[in-house]
Amino acid sequence: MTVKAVCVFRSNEKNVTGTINFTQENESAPVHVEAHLTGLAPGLHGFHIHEFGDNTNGCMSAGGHFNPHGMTHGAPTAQVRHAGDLGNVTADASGKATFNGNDAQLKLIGPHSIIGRTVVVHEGEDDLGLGNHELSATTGNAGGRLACGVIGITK
Ligand SMILES: [Cu+2]
Ligand SMILES: [Zn+2]
Repeated sequence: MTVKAVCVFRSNEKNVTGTINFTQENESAPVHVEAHLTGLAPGLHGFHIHEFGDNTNGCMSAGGHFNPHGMTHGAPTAQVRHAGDLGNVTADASGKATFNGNDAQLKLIGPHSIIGRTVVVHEGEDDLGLGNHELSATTGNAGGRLACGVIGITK
């Protein structure tokens, strides 16, 4: 049975807004991700699922990248990555970014479901674990957390 989830970025001081829809048709299928974001600076922005659906202290209380398999940070296409590593979204000159694709490591079904966790978009580019910065292996050195929202079940 198909499971669907949605994440809405709540209003924040940076005025970044957006909606991300997730769909998984069955337990072994990839998750389809479709995101529409606005209010970003033009360019690349790190885009991840973080571990906790706790926004008590804004995006900071969402914890680190969702990483149920104890991996190091990487590109969404890499074998070694956090499950939550979705790479970057690219904002155009008007600050709009869209992301539309399938991800083989995300789950909406089973013990590693991302439902109830947080999507975060960052100020800077995720270096996909390939930079020389000390944060490359944990966060991709993507900088501050611009906006976030909790992933919830939808119909
Ligand atoms: Cu992140
Ligand atoms: Zn990561």
